[in-house]
Amino acid sequence: MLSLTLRQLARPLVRHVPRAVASAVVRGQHTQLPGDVASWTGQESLASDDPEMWNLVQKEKDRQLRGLELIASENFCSRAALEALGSCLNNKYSEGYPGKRYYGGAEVVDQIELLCEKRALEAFSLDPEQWGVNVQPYSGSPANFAAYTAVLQPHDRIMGLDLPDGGHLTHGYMSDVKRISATSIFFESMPYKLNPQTGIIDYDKLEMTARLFRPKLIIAGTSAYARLIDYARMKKVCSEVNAYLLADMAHISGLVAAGVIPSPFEYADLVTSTTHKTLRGARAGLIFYRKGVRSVDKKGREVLYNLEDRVNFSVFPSLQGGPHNHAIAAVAVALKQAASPMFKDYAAQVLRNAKSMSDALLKKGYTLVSGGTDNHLVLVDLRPKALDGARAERVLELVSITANKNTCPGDKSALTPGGLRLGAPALTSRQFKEADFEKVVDFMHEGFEIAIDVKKKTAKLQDFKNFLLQDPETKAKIADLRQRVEKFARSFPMPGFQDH
Ligand code: DSN
Repeated sequence: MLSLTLRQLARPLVRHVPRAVASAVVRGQHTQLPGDVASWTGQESLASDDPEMWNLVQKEKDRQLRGLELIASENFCSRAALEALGSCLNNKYSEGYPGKRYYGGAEVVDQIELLCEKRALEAFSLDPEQWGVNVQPYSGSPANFAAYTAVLQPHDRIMGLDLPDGGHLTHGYMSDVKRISATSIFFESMPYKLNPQTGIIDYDKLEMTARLFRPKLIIAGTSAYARLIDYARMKKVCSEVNAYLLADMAHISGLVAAGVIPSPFEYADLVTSTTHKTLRGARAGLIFYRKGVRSVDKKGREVLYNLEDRVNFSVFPSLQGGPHNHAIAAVAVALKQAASPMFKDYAAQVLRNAKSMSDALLKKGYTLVSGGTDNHLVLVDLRPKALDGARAERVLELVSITANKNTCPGDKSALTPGGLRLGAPALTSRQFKEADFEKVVDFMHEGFEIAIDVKKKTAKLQDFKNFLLQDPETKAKIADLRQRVEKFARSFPMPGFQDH
């Protein structure tokens, strides 16, 4: 009886511990296992130690390889950066900052963090006398919240582009009935919006609202906006109402580093970013802050920014614990790559590819929010085709094309919005060129036609989804398109995968 109980107890453990230890536990010897710790060397590969997880990783690898990745915020990280990410740096705690840690043994990670900071400034051509950077944020959302916390008090006022108009959740989103983002819970948030006719940020209204609302911080940043931001105009508004200008360049930071679109650094007081979108690095976040004189008061005295201590304190200890040293190292690798001439070529190609995708869609009669693109993404408004983003996303998913549904100006539902967001960065990393993107649009067009047809035959979204999986004729069309998409996708190289 006892031995049966031990067996039952041990069963889940067998998956996680080496065979010698597990069988000892099964034999009821777990209280007297001298030497068993030494038998767990930790040297087994993922494939032999955890075949179940290894298998899932292989499946995801295959999905990425055989698919057309059009999610505008995704990219394929280099093998070098992935090596740093999967390294022993994962093991080190180092709360604090280089030279001022709360843990011993930080002499190497100090060097890594300083190198990452140096490369971050160099990648954006910043003078260390005028700008500093914190490379510890775990990702973009924590970076934004830390930047706000550094310069705002609870209930201070902020303005950001509304989420349905292409802003980010962390820019203060609240729905009609609820404060959704912590930014709107802890600060008072007032959105600015696009001009629904042009699909461009309505700077005049932004200015009028700012004069009335008098925010302490305005965010210049977007998540689903295909045009360039007029930082000079936004700075002018900020100066008038004495607000900080924070540029969230997460989507476009690779394009900024390469110098192929205007940089926010000339105008912004703070700049945040993720590091894994157009920048092609590991998933993490950055906060850049200005140094020196912010303004001169009425008595002629200089008012200093004093952001360095505030930003650093806000990241740690206010919001985060130990920095992810493996991620910081991988970001440093990506930042070195971002400063290279090859990266400039990559970013220029991203722009050409997005334009090619945009032109091909327009040629096929699709409507684009703002009418085109100046950056890495396009936002297709499917409403004139009697389609929506949710249905289009689902059909594309079934044919191995990944994109995401997105609201267009005027949309009411986030679950079945009218738009689909399409980005060029990931496929450009797989060496797609303009003509390849025309072919991608051909494939998407076939998918949209299927979606339009099935939408006419079904009522609710769930009926639509069921029909795709059940109707024999539709299933055959999907299978045929998927097979062609996958053959095409597999013919391109894939960065970071050692066997490709
Ligand atoms: N989730 C990212 C995006 O898709 O734009 C932003 O955080």
